[in-house]
Amino acid sequence: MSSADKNLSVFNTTGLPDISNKKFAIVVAEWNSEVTEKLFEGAYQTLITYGASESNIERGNVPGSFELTLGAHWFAQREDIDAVIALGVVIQGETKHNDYINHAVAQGITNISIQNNKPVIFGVLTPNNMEQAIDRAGGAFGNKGDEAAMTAIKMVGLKDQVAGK
Ligand code: DLZ
Repeated sequence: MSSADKNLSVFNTTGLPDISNKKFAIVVAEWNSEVTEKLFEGAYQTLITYGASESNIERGNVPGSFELTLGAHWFAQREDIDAVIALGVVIQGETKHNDYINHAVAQGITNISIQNNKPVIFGVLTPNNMEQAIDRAGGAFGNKGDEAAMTAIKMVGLKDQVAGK
């Protein structure tokens, strides 16, 4: 199976940390909202399924994926937030924006994660067309939002492990 065909909602759940007291922020791009709303639902439900409480999940919207970095940075700066999940969809085949947005956001998310010393998860779909996006937002290949939330959970656990907690 190539990584492009991977079911994004199938993951190893052994040894997951207790996240009942962990706080998460989910930043959602409004571009391609029919898909990003599905990503949000997947991320939110995965956090709940694995132990987060509803009151510990905060959502913020940004206009497009390009704004995910700053939106996520604002949340990541807050001491009470343990991890931030950034969700967006940039259709590669439609515009040259892929060259600018995807690379900028990937680099931006990496930078703010390190600057703020906490997980900031890149949950941006970069498909060639809308059909591929839908397949990965609750369709045939699972949901990138699920995967992003699971990544946040695992990184929160690893941070505590490294800190000896
Ligand atoms: C302008 C633009 C375009 C053409 N395509 C997308 C896209 O496919 N996905 C997305 O999330 N955002 C897109 N945007 C909006 C930019 O991310 C950004 O909001 C604007 O360039 C304003 O900074």
